[in-house]
Amino acid sequence: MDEQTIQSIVNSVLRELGEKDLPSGQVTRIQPEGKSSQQNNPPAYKPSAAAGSQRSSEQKPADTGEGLEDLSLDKFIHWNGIENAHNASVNDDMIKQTAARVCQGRAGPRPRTISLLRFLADHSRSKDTVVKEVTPEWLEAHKLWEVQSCATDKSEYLRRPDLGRKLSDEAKKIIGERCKKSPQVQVVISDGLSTDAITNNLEEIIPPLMKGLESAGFTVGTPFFLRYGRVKAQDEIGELLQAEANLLLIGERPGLGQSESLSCYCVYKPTQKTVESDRMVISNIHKGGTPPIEAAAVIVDLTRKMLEQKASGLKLKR
Ligand code: B12
Repeated sequence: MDEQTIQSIVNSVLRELGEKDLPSGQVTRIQPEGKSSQQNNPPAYKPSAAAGSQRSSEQKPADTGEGLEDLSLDKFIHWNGIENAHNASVNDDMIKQTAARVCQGRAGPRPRTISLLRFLADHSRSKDTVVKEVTPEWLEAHKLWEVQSCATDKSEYLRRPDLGRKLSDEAKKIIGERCKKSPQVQVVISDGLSTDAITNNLEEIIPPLMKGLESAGFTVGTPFFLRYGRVKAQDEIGELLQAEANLLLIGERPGLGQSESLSCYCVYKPTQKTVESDRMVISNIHKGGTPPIEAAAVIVDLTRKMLEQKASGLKLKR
Protein backbone atom coordinates (compact mmCIF):
# COMPACT_ATOMS: atom_id res chain seq x y z
CA MET A 1 0.00 0.00 0.00
CA ASP A 2 1.52 3.30 -1.02
CA GLU A 3 1.54 6.48 1.08
CA GLN A 4 -1.22 8.11 -0.95
CA THR A 5 -3.59 5.19 -0.37
CA ILE A 6 -2.85 5.26 3.38
CA GLN A 7 -3.51 9.01 3.46
CA SER A 8 -6.80 8.66 1.64
CA ILE A 9 -7.91 5.95 4.13
CA VAL A 10 -6.90 8.20 7.06
CA ASN A 11 -8.82 11.12 5.60
CA SER A 12 -11.94 9.10 4.92
CA VAL A 13 -11.90 7.76 8.52
CA LEU A 14 -11.48 11.30 9.86
CA ARG A 15 -14.38 12.50 7.73
CA GLU A 16 -16.56 9.68 9.08
CA LEU A 17 -15.69 10.87 12.57
CA GLY A 18 -17.09 14.29 11.64
CA GLU A 19 -13.87 16.18 10.99
CA LYS A 20 -14.43 18.75 8.26
CA ASP A 21 -11.34 20.96 8.22
CA LEU A 22 -8.73 18.42 7.27
CA PRO A 23 -5.30 19.85 6.71
CA SER A 24 -4.15 19.98 3.11
CA GLY A 25 -0.87 18.18 3.82
CA GLN A 26 -0.42 14.62 4.87
CA VAL A 27 -1.29 13.50 8.41
CA THR A 28 1.82 11.57 9.33
CA ARG A 29 1.74 11.62 13.13
CA ILE A 30 -0.19 12.99 16.07
CA GLN A 31 1.43 16.21 17.23
CA PRO A 32 1.69 16.67 21.03
CA GLU A 33 -0.54 19.46 22.34
CA GLY A 34 1.02 22.93 22.62
CA LYS A 35 3.71 22.29 20.01
CA SER A 36 3.93 24.76 17.16
CA SER A 37 2.38 23.66 13.91
CA GLN A 38 4.92 25.82 12.03
CA GLN A 39 7.21 22.87 11.73
CA ASN A 40 7.97 20.47 8.96
CA ASN A 41 5.05 18.28 9.93
CA PRO A 42 1.48 19.37 9.29
CA PRO A 43 -0.85 20.24 12.21
CA ALA A 44 -1.96 17.30 14.36
CA TYR A 45 -5.51 15.99 14.13
CA LYS A 46 -7.78 16.91 17.03
CA PRO A 47 -11.39 15.73 17.03
CA SER A 48 -13.81 18.62 16.80
CA ALA A 49 -16.18 19.36 19.67
CA ALA A 50 -19.07 18.19 17.49
CA ALA A 51 -17.43 14.85 16.83
CA GLY A 52 -16.70 14.40 20.57
CA SER A 53 -20.22 15.19 21.73
CA GLN A 54 -21.67 12.91 19.10
CA ARG A 55 -19.64 9.99 20.45
CA SER A 56 -20.43 10.60 24.12
CA SER A 57 -24.17 10.93 23.48
CA GLU A 58 -24.11 7.47 21.95
CA GLN A 59 -22.60 5.98 25.15
CA LYS A 60 -25.00 4.80 27.84
CA PRO A 61 -24.40 6.91 30.97
CA ALA A 62 -23.17 4.90 33.97
CA ASP A 63 -25.39 6.88 36.37
CA THR A 64 -28.97 6.78 35.17
CA GLY A 65 -30.05 9.06 38.00
CA GLU A 66 -32.14 6.32 39.59
CA GLY A 67 -31.60 5.93 43.37
CA LEU A 68 -30.19 2.70 44.73
CA GLU A 69 -32.35 1.05 47.35
CA ASP A 70 -31.46 1.55 51.02
CA LEU A 71 -29.69 -1.61 52.21
CA SER A 72 -30.85 -1.07 55.77
CA LEU A 73 -34.45 -1.79 54.73
CA ASP A 74 -35.97 -4.74 56.54
CA LYS A 75 -36.39 -6.69 53.28
CA PHE A 76 -32.60 -6.75 52.87
CA ILE A 77 -31.85 -7.49 56.53
CA HIS A 78 -34.32 -10.36 56.69
CA TRP A 79 -33.55 -11.56 53.19
CA ASN A 80 -33.97 -15.16 52.16
CA GLY A 81 -31.24 -15.82 49.61
CA ILE A 82 -31.76 -19.55 49.20
CA GLU A 83 -33.28 -20.31 45.82
CA ASN A 84 -35.31 -23.45 45.13
CA ALA A 85 -35.50 -24.41 48.81
CA HIS A 86 -37.36 -27.62 49.53
CA ASN A 87 -39.45 -25.76 52.10
CA ALA A 88 -38.83 -21.99 51.98
CA SER A 89 -41.03 -21.29 55.03
CA VAL A 90 -38.56 -23.15 57.30
CA ASN A 91 -35.84 -20.72 56.21
CA ASP A 92 -38.16 -17.71 56.60
CA ASP A 93 -38.93 -18.88 60.12
CA MET A 94 -35.24 -19.23 60.98
CA ILE A 95 -34.49 -15.75 59.59
CA LYS A 96 -37.18 -14.24 61.85
CA GLN A 97 -35.63 -15.75 64.96
CA THR A 98 -32.11 -14.34 64.74
CA ALA A 99 -30.18 -11.27 63.75
CA ALA A 100 -27.38 -13.55 62.50
CA ARG A 101 -26.67 -13.86 58.77
CA VAL A 102 -28.50 -17.09 57.97
CA CYS A 103 -30.02 -18.43 54.71
CA GLN A 104 -27.92 -16.16 52.53
CA GLY A 105 -27.50 -18.69 49.71
CA ARG A 106 -24.55 -18.45 47.36
CA ALA A 107 -23.63 -17.91 43.73
CA GLY A 108 -21.28 -20.78 43.01
CA PRO A 109 -18.49 -20.43 45.57
CA ARG A 110 -19.21 -16.72 46.10
CA PRO A 111 -21.69 -14.79 48.25
CA ARG A 112 -24.76 -13.47 46.43
CA THR A 113 -24.75 -9.77 45.53
CA ILE A 114 -27.32 -8.66 48.12
CA SER A 115 -25.54 -10.68 50.78
CA LEU A 116 -22.17 -9.13 49.96
CA LEU A 117 -23.56 -5.58 49.77
CA ARG A 118 -25.29 -6.03 53.15
CA PHE A 119 -22.05 -7.27 54.66
CA LEU A 120 -20.16 -4.24 53.30
CA ALA A 121 -22.90 -1.87 54.49
CA ASP A 122 -22.83 -3.34 58.01
CA HIS A 123 -19.06 -3.18 58.08
CA SER A 124 -19.13 0.50 57.06
CA ARG A 125 -21.76 1.28 59.69
CA SER A 126 -19.60 -0.34 62.37
CA LYS A 127 -16.53 1.58 61.30
CA ASP A 128 -18.50 4.84 61.14
CA THR A 129 -19.90 4.52 64.66
CA VAL A 130 -16.40 4.10 66.09
CA VAL A 131 -14.96 7.19 64.40
CA LYS A 132 -18.03 9.45 64.58
CA GLU A 133 -18.26 12.07 67.33
CA VAL A 134 -21.08 12.86 69.73
CA THR A 135 -21.59 16.51 68.77
CA PRO A 136 -21.67 19.36 71.30
CA GLU A 137 -25.11 20.29 69.86
CA TRP A 138 -26.45 16.83 70.67
CA LEU A 139 -25.09 17.08 74.22
CA GLU A 140 -26.60 20.53 74.68
CA ALA A 141 -29.98 19.33 73.40
CA HIS A 142 -29.84 16.52 75.98
CA LYS A 143 -28.73 18.86 78.80
CA LEU A 144 -25.39 17.13 79.30
CA TRP A 145 -22.09 18.86 79.90
CA GLU A 146 -18.85 17.17 78.94
CA VAL A 147 -15.36 16.45 80.15
CA GLN A 148 -12.57 14.64 78.31
CA SER A 149 -10.19 11.82 79.06
CA CYS A 150 -6.44 12.23 78.44
CA ALA A 151 -6.96 11.27 74.78
CA THR A 152 -6.79 14.47 72.73
CA ASP A 153 -8.76 13.19 69.71
CA LYS A 154 -10.53 10.11 68.37
CA SER A 155 -7.47 8.84 66.56
CA GLU A 156 -5.34 8.97 69.70
CA TYR A 157 -8.19 7.45 71.71
CA LEU A 158 -8.24 4.41 69.42
CA ARG A 159 -4.45 3.99 69.39
CA ARG A 160 -3.92 4.60 73.12
CA PRO A 161 -6.52 2.82 75.31
CA ASP A 162 -4.47 3.80 78.39
CA LEU A 163 -5.27 7.51 77.79
CA GLY A 164 -9.01 6.79 77.68
CA ARG A 165 -8.77 5.31 81.18
CA LYS A 166 -7.53 8.56 82.75
CA LEU A 167 -9.22 11.93 83.23
CA SER A 168 -7.52 15.06 81.92
CA ASP A 169 -6.58 17.67 84.56
CA GLU A 170 -9.30 19.95 83.24
CA ALA A 171 -11.85 17.13 83.52
CA LYS A 172 -10.93 16.56 87.18
CA LYS A 173 -11.32 20.28 87.87
CA ILE A 174 -14.74 20.54 86.13
CA ILE A 175 -16.07 17.41 87.80
CA GLY A 176 -14.88 18.70 91.18
CA GLU A 177 -16.68 22.01 90.61
CA ARG A 178 -19.95 20.84 89.08
CA CYS A 179 -20.76 17.50 90.69
CA LYS A 180 -22.50 16.74 93.95
CA LYS A 181 -19.98 15.17 96.42
CA SER A 182 -20.57 11.73 97.93
CA PRO A 183 -23.87 10.87 96.26
CA GLN A 184 -25.08 7.33 96.69
CA VAL A 185 -25.14 6.83 92.94
CA GLN A 186 -23.17 8.58 90.18
CA VAL A 187 -24.21 8.07 86.54
CA VAL A 188 -21.63 8.74 83.82
CA ILE A 189 -22.16 8.51 80.07
CA SER A 190 -19.29 7.90 77.64
CA ASP A 191 -18.99 7.43 73.86
CA GLY A 192 -16.51 4.56 74.22
CA LEU A 193 -16.42 2.60 70.98
CA SER A 194 -19.85 3.50 69.61
CA THR A 195 -21.33 6.95 69.13
CA ASP A 196 -24.61 5.50 67.82
CA ALA A 197 -24.98 3.56 71.09
CA ILE A 198 -25.22 6.89 72.87
CA THR A 199 -27.28 8.87 70.39
CA ASN A 200 -29.78 6.04 69.75
CA ASN A 201 -30.35 4.79 73.29
CA LEU A 202 -29.80 7.62 75.72
CA GLU A 203 -33.19 9.25 75.38
CA GLU A 204 -34.84 5.96 76.28
CA ILE A 205 -32.59 4.87 79.12
CA ILE A 206 -31.71 8.04 81.08
CA PRO A 207 -35.23 9.16 82.11
CA PRO A 208 -36.39 5.75 83.46
CA LEU A 209 -32.97 5.13 85.04
CA MET A 210 -32.84 8.46 86.88
CA LYS A 211 -36.49 8.18 87.89
CA GLY A 212 -36.02 4.59 89.04
CA LEU A 213 -32.97 5.47 91.16
CA GLU A 214 -34.75 8.42 92.76
CA SER A 215 -37.92 6.40 93.38
CA ALA A 216 -35.79 3.78 95.13
CA GLY A 217 -34.80 6.58 97.53
CA PHE A 218 -31.14 7.03 96.49
CA THR A 219 -29.33 10.36 96.29
CA VAL A 220 -28.16 10.61 92.72
CA GLY A 221 -25.28 12.78 91.48
CA THR A 222 -25.22 15.00 88.41
CA PRO A 223 -24.88 12.88 85.26
CA PHE A 224 -22.27 14.07 82.74
CA PHE A 225 -20.62 12.98 79.48
CA LEU A 226 -17.04 11.71 79.29
CA ARG A 227 -15.58 12.05 75.78
CA TYR A 228 -13.13 9.33 74.64
CA GLY A 229 -13.67 7.24 77.76
CA ARG A 230 -12.72 3.65 78.57
CA VAL A 231 -14.35 1.54 81.26
CA LYS A 232 -11.62 1.98 83.86
CA ALA A 233 -12.18 5.78 83.90
CA GLN A 234 -15.17 5.10 86.16
CA ASP A 235 -12.75 4.14 88.95
CA GLU A 236 -11.04 7.54 88.94
CA ILE A 237 -14.42 9.31 88.78
CA GLY A 238 -15.66 7.20 91.69
CA GLU A 239 -12.64 8.07 93.79
CA LEU A 240 -12.96 11.75 92.94
CA LEU A 241 -16.63 12.02 93.85
CA GLN A 242 -16.72 9.41 96.62
CA ALA A 243 -19.93 7.98 95.19
CA GLU A 244 -21.08 4.69 96.67
CA ALA A 245 -22.08 3.23 93.32
CA ASN A 246 -20.78 4.25 89.92
CA LEU A 247 -22.82 3.43 86.83
CA LEU A 248 -21.06 3.98 83.49
CA LEU A 249 -23.19 3.87 80.33
CA ILE A 250 -20.70 3.36 77.49
CA GLY A 251 -20.77 2.48 73.77
CA GLU A 252 -19.73 -1.11 73.07
CA ARG A 253 -17.31 -2.19 70.43
CA PRO A 254 -19.60 -2.70 67.39
CA GLY A 255 -20.06 -6.00 65.59
CA LEU A 256 -21.34 -6.80 62.10
CA GLY A 257 -24.87 -7.46 63.31
CA GLN A 258 -25.41 -4.22 65.18
CA SER A 259 -23.42 -1.11 65.94
CA GLU A 260 -25.53 0.75 68.48
CA SER A 261 -25.25 -1.43 71.53
CA LEU A 262 -24.76 0.16 74.94
CA SER A 263 -23.34 -1.34 78.14
CA CYS A 264 -23.71 -0.31 81.75
CA TYR A 265 -20.63 -1.07 83.90
CA CYS A 266 -21.38 -1.00 87.61
CA VAL A 267 -19.01 -0.86 90.60
CA TYR A 268 -19.51 -0.39 94.32
CA LYS A 269 -17.15 2.24 95.80
CA PRO A 270 -14.68 2.24 92.90
CA THR A 271 -11.13 3.47 93.45
CA GLN A 272 -8.08 3.30 91.22
CA LYS A 273 -7.26 0.00 92.94
CA THR A 274 -10.55 -1.56 91.77
CA VAL A 275 -9.99 -4.83 89.91
CA GLU A 276 -12.10 -6.27 87.08
CA SER A 277 -13.68 -8.88 89.33
CA ASP A 278 -15.29 -6.01 91.30
CA ARG A 279 -16.99 -4.80 88.12
CA MET A 280 -20.27 -5.97 86.60
CA VAL A 281 -21.76 -5.30 83.19
CA ILE A 282 -25.25 -5.22 81.75
CA SER A 283 -24.54 -5.40 78.04
CA ASN A 284 -26.39 -5.56 74.72
CA ILE A 285 -28.67 -2.61 75.49
CA HIS A 286 -30.41 -1.50 72.28
CA LYS A 287 -33.80 -1.90 70.68
CA GLY A 288 -32.95 -5.32 69.20
CA GLY A 289 -31.33 -6.62 72.42
CA THR A 290 -32.30 -5.65 75.97
CA PRO A 291 -34.55 -2.64 75.33
CA PRO A 292 -33.22 0.49 77.12
CA ILE A 293 -36.31 0.86 79.31
CA GLU A 294 -36.01 -2.77 80.48
CA ALA A 295 -32.26 -2.33 81.05
CA ALA A 296 -32.98 0.71 83.23
CA ALA A 297 -35.10 -1.47 85.54
CA VAL A 298 -32.39 -4.15 85.71
CA ILE A 299 -29.73 -1.53 86.56
CA VAL A 300 -31.88 0.00 89.32
CA ASP A 301 -32.40 -3.45 90.82
CA LEU A 302 -28.66 -4.24 90.62
CA THR A 303 -27.82 -0.88 92.23
CA ARG A 304 -30.21 -1.65 95.07
CA LYS A 305 -28.40 -4.95 95.67
CA MET A 306 -24.96 -3.26 95.52
CA LEU A 307 -25.99 -0.66 98.10
CA GLU A 308 -27.66 -3.21 100.36
CA GLN A 309 -24.75 -5.64 100.32
CA LYS A 310 -22.06 -2.92 100.00
CA ALA A 311 -20.39 -4.98 97.31
CA SER A 312 -20.16 -5.56 93.56
CA GLY A 313 -18.70 -8.09 91.14
CA LEU A 314 -17.79 -11.49 92.50
CA LYS A 315 -18.41 -10.30 96.09
CA LEU A 316 -22.09 -9.65 95.35
CA LYS A 317 -24.58 -12.46 96.02
CA ARG A 318 -27.23 -12.47 93.31
C1 B12 B 1 -13.68 -6.57 74.10
C2 B12 B 1 -14.32 -7.51 75.11
C3 B12 B 1 -13.49 -8.20 75.95
C4 B12 B 1 -11.97 -8.03 75.90
C5 B12 B 1 -11.58 -6.76 76.70
C6 B12 B 1 -10.22 -6.27 76.30
C7 B12 B 1 -10.19 -4.78 76.09
N1 B12 B 1 -9.29 -4.11 76.73
O1 B12 B 1 -11.01 -4.26 75.32
C8 B12 B 1 -11.51 -9.36 76.58
C9 B12 B 1 -11.31 -10.39 75.50
C10 B12 B 1 -10.26 -9.30 77.45
C11 B12 B 1 -12.75 -9.71 77.40
C12 B12 B 1 -12.71 -10.52 78.49
C13 B12 B 1 -13.84 -10.91 79.18
N2 B12 B 1 -15.10 -10.75 78.82
CO1 B12 B 1 -15.62 -9.53 77.42
N3 B12 B 1 -16.26 -8.52 76.03
C14 B12 B 1 -15.73 -7.69 75.17
C15 B12 B 1 -16.78 -7.08 74.23
C16 B12 B 1 -16.69 -7.80 72.88
C17 B12 B 1 -16.69 -5.58 74.01
C18 B12 B 1 -16.58 -4.78 75.30
C19 B12 B 1 -16.59 -3.32 75.03
O2 B12 B 1 -16.80 -2.83 73.95
N4 B12 B 1 -16.37 -2.53 76.07
C20 B12 B 1 -16.41 -1.06 75.94
C21 B12 B 1 -14.97 -0.52 75.81
C22 B12 B 1 -14.98 0.98 75.67
O3 B12 B 1 -14.34 -0.93 77.00
P1 B12 B 1 -12.75 -0.85 77.29
O4 B12 B 1 -12.53 0.09 78.38
O5 B12 B 1 -12.05 -0.63 76.02
O6 B12 B 1 -12.40 -2.34 77.76
C23 B12 B 1 -12.92 -2.86 78.98
C24 B12 B 1 -14.22 -3.61 78.80
O7 B12 B 1 -14.24 -4.27 77.56
C25 B12 B 1 -14.16 -4.58 79.97
N5 B12 B 1 -14.79 -5.88 79.80
C26 B12 B 1 -14.75 -6.70 78.76
N6 B12 B 1 -15.43 -7.82 79.00
C27 B12 B 1 -15.90 -7.70 80.27
C28 B12 B 1 -16.67 -8.59 81.01
C29 B12 B 1 -17.02 -8.25 82.31
C30 B12 B 1 -17.87 -9.21 83.10
C31 B12 B 1 -16.59 -7.01 82.85
C32 B12 B 1 -16.95 -6.64 84.24
C33 B12 B 1 -15.82 -6.12 82.09
C34 B12 B 1 -15.49 -6.49 80.78
O8 B12 B 1 -12.77 -4.85 80.18
C35 B12 B 1 -11.96 -3.93 79.43
C36 B12 B 1 -10.84 -3.44 80.31
O9 B12 B 1 -11.32 -2.70 81.40
C37 B12 B 1 -18.08 -7.43 75.01
C38 B12 B 1 -19.30 -7.66 74.12
C39 B12 B 1 -20.24 -6.51 74.21
N7 B12 B 1 -21.17 -6.54 73.33
O10 B12 B 1 -20.15 -5.63 75.02
C40 B12 B 1 -17.70 -8.67 75.77
C41 B12 B 1 -18.38 -8.97 77.14
C42 B12 B 1 -18.55 -7.67 77.90
N8 B12 B 1 -17.44 -9.84 77.82
C43 B12 B 1 -18.00 -10.76 78.53
C44 B12 B 1 -17.30 -11.69 79.33
C45 B12 B 1 -18.14 -12.76 79.99
C46 B12 B 1 -15.92 -11.60 79.49
C47 B12 B 1 -15.06 -12.48 80.41
C48 B12 B 1 -15.64 -12.69 81.81
C49 B12 B 1 -14.80 -13.79 79.66
C50 B12 B 1 -14.06 -14.82 80.50
N9 B12 B 1 -14.79 -15.84 80.91
O11 B12 B 1 -12.89 -14.67 80.76
C51 B12 B 1 -13.74 -11.69 80.45
C52 B12 B 1 -13.69 -10.71 81.65
C53 B12 B 1 -12.79 -9.53 81.39
C54 B12 B 1 -12.86 -8.49 82.48
N10 B12 B 1 -12.43 -7.27 82.17
O12 B12 B 1 -13.29 -8.72 83.57
C55 B12 B 1 -19.49 -10.69 78.40
C56 B12 B 1 -20.12 -10.13 79.68
C57 B12 B 1 -21.41 -10.84 80.02
C58 B12 B 1 -22.06 -10.20 81.21
N11 B12 B 1 -23.12 -9.47 80.98
O13 B12 B 1 -21.62 -10.34 82.31
C59 B12 B 1 -19.70 -9.85 77.14
C60 B12 B 1 -20.97 -9.03 77.13
C61 B12 B 1 -19.67 -10.83 75.93
C62 B12 B 1 -20.82 -11.76 75.92
N12 B12 B 1 -21.88 -11.50 75.18
O14 B12 B 1 -20.78 -12.78 76.55
N13 B12 B 1 -13.83 -9.12 76.89
